[in-house]
Amino acid sequence: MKIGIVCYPTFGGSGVVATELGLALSKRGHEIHFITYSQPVRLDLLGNNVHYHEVNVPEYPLFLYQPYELALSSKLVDMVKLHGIEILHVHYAIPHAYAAYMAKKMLQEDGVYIPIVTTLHGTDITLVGSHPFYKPAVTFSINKSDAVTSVSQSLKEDTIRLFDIKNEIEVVPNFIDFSRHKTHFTDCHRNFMANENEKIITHISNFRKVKQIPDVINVFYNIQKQLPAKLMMVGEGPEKEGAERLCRKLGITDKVVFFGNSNEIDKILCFSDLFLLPSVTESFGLAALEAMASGVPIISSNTGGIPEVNIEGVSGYLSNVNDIEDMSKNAIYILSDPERLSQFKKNAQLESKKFDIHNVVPQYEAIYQRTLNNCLLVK
Ligand code: GMT
Repeated sequence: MKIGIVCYPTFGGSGVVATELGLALSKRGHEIHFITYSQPVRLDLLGNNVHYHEVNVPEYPLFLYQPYELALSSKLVDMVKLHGIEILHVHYAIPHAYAAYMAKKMLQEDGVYIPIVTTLHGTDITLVGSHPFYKPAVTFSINKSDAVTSVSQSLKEDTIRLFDIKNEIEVVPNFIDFSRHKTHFTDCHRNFMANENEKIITHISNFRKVKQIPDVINVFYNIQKQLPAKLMMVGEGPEKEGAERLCRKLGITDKVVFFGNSNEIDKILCFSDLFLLPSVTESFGLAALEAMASGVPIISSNTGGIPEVNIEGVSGYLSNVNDIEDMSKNAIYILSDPERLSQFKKNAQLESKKFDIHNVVPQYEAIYQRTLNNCLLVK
């Protein structure tokens, strides 16, 4: 199949999933066209079957806001015609599903029929999409998609609760490509980061409010009072400055490393002992799954789709949002006994195998095939 993939090219989970999916599909013989405003951060393999088409939005002084969805829908029309793309898979409803629908309608005028598959990732539903400013357009785009998938059961339920959905929503979970996710470093360079007796705690996110960054710091503060530990903070975002300030206030700056965005997540996870994800909401928690795949247990909140990934008492523990004391207690419990820690590490990795890409990609292929068949019938 010739598949167009539209996504955010940034470090966010939806872009990561879209990129990993495209790369996996290309290995299975499909021709993949990424269409977005810059090269996706994890797209390191442009080759015969993988193409990237940049959407440019020329600055025009009359516009206070540059019309990205207009430029995207025009680019989609052009690319579908030029490359004979047969199906569009858009990740994140806003504005991708909306732009894809416009492209579909424009193409129809020229006798080209193209199905749209929309994957909902979370914040497009729970935080942004349900805002009255966007809700009618998001509802419309979901209902007009030829197939809709969500990355967790919890997100499916949220979507049905928050929007007037007429379409079926299929749950296709996020996944790990174990062949790309290196878990067997011979040397993790752990000693660069911490002394031998120190436990390494890690948090990776885009440092938005929803990630509860102060809770990450406060849980770590409690941990390091009980046992020697270091905190690795990976990512960039609006809450980072406040986090640095909080570390100074708590007097723990020498124990916390702020990395910024990193393309070496697997290396950082390789030397991590515990991962913290105390988010207010999380449709899935891809960062937690990536940590588990590297054998890192999870201390998380019990919100959204996280319980579908992090299994209580097996791969880690889950607490109510903001329950810093419970999260700290659970973290110390796991870290304070070497045998227990080693068991949780093994469990975490084992649980992550449920999300092996090889089980998930065929689900998307089946959806593409079905929508293509339906499209042929409509023609
Ligand atoms: O969490 C973010 O801020 C990024 C966001 C995104 O759209 O890239 O992540 C969402 O999609 C990921 C991939 O499906 C999920 O793993 C995240 O849980 C989800 N984030 C939220 O629901 C807050």
